[in-house]
Amino acid sequence: MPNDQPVRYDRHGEIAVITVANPPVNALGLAVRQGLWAAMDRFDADDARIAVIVGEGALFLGGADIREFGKPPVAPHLPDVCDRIEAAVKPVIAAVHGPALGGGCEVALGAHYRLAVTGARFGFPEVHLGLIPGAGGSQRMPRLTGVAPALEMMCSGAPISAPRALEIGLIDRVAEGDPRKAGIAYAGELLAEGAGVRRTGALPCPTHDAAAFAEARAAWAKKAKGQVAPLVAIDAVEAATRMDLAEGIKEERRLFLDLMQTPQRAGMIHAFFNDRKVSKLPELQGISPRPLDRIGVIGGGTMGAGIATACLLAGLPVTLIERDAASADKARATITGNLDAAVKRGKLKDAAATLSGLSTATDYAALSDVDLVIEAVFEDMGVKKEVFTQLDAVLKPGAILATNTSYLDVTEIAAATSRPQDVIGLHFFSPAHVMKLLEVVVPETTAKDVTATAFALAKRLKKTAVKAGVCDGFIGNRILATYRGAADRMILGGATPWEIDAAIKDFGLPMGPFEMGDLAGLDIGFMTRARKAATRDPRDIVPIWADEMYHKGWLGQKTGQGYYTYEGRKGTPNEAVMPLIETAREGRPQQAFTPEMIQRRYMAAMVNEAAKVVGEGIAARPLDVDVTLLYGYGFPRWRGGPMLWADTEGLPGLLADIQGWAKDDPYFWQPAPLLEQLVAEGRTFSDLNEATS
Ligand code: 3H9
Repeated sequence: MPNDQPVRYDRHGEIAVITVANPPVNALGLAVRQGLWAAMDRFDADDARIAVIVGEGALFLGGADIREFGKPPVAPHLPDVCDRIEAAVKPVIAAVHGPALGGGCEVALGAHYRLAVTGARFGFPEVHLGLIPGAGGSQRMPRLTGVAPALEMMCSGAPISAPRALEIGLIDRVAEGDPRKAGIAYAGELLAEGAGVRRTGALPCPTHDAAAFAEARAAWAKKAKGQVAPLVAIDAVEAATRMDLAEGIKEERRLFLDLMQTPQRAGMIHAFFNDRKVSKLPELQGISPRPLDRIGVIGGGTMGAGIATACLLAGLPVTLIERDAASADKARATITGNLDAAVKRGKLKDAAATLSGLSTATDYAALSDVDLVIEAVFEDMGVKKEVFTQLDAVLKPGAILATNTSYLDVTEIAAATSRPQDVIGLHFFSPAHVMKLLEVVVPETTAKDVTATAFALAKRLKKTAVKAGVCDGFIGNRILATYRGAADRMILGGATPWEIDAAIKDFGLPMGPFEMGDLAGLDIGFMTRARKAATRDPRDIVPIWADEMYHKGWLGQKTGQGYYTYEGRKGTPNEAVMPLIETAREGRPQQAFTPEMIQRRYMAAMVNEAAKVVGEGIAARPLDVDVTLLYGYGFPRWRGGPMLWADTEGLPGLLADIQGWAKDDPYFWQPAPLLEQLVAEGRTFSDLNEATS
């Protein structure tokens, strides 16, 4: 086979080496499947006595080619390729380095012997795509390892290390160094021993333990609430305990193809590609980020300490500024607590070593050598401007000045400095060392390499960055304010807070808006309403019952009473709220709301505001909204995001509903011009993503 083919066949004496070279991740697309098939034909036909399959580049095989999903499958199908490898009459070794994922792991299972070099990982991430292994993995793995490890890997999607794979019997040995060399050495040993083929499929069915499967179903129904694939993975593994390999593979294929048709599969694959597209902004192509060796953080409250923790966890030294020594000590204690918790969660080995990257100071002069400063002080324009004026005076030329504001005008903050081109918004979500989302708020005045540096920082912090324009609330909080508004309007129209929370949780969000309010503290909503009071449109409504709750000191979890009353963290509906709501409802028409009606209005409000956010250029593309809601607001990944939900529901129907509700409440339900335009043109948000990515 010529060298430019995605699968190469060469000989090392009596050993055939089959190399998959399909950058960037050696995905098993059609050309690779055809290449592997042809390589096995050639191996059967020539005088090589043993074959080694390796991957070229950074990894063994990244799995099936996800870009082919949703299109009609073309032969040779991956399960047949794995069967073909297993059926070889001479032994085949898989020599794995880096990740062997999904179909990649299944190719290794089709081989007769498996070797992994240090650093290799084995995983079945299909559940993250709304799928299960579909090329024999669910049938072969339990035959090698027993049921429990197979269930764990296939339901969680989490990869395991080479030593762990050896321990559970998934592989035969761990070696050091280059996989090709290690594979050839292993092949030489096997030849010397006279080892023959060893087909995993010929091993007996693992023992069926009904109780273990029942337990797994109960556990995964809870852990992966709302998701179909983990439960189907359990069905597939159970089939391995009842059927021979051929029958089991047929059953697995049937389950896999059924899942391929589900909206959950479409949603999760939409999310997979969006994760990668969101940081690829056309205007940043070819722009190099500035160096990032030392970070400054202003303010050591919950947010500032969380940001400092995130930087330290990424190996970035931090200088944290507080107003006095006692506050600096308190910030250090918070960060120490965060790091200790990371050790407990298994995310960090050495808290003390990580903490050694932290220095605290009370004088801004300590920031003279930092490359980027993130301000996390009180949300007040005057206070922020004062901080930025001081930063402007001490920071070295080229240093980046970032604000963690969640709604203030970053352009105005930038104008308080002599270097607006170096100022940007970095909106972290609390807890900042845990939450994945980072909104990068970019005023018109910001230099491109400053934006590129913000994205580079996000990558180092292992966060997903979304670019946002300047407006009150940016992308996420602006949309949140609107769907919260829809919830308040439904309360005035006859729904209870608990009906709304239950319907939203049924939809797949981890919490409803009122539970969320209780958790965050109902004083936050009160402050926001107070802030907006001066500019509020007279046609807008005010949730006066919520103001009453604030005045009564019902602030949610922290006071033990809000929309729920709390014993610890467990809440039960606080019926005492109802009389306050009844008063607010007086004179308004009342109706019953079904969960479906609640979900539709809530989602329609979210999508309509999101369409305004995209139409105004605050979000670059619909996909930026989807990513924001997924990583910052608990939107279920298996739904892909609100914009994909809207496309799936149908934009014309959604617009018609919004226009219908606008008859009673024209102020709130003003259709987004972009939504009207897409409906008029017969297009979708996904079409817009395609056109703008
Ligand atoms: C499966 O195998 C089903 C079978 O059981 C049954 C079949 C019948 N296909 O993430 P990166 C692209 S399901 C196509 O930035 P990294 C990705 O979009 C599959 N494309 O690299 C990106 O493209 P672009 C089970 C893929 O080094 C580029 O490659 N496997 C695939 O940070 C680089 O990706 C999985 O779910 C793919 N499978 O991480 C594995 N994978 O440059 C999914 C990646 O245009 N992949 N691309 O933006 C991963 O987890 C990571 O990509 C990996 C590398 C760890 C491999």
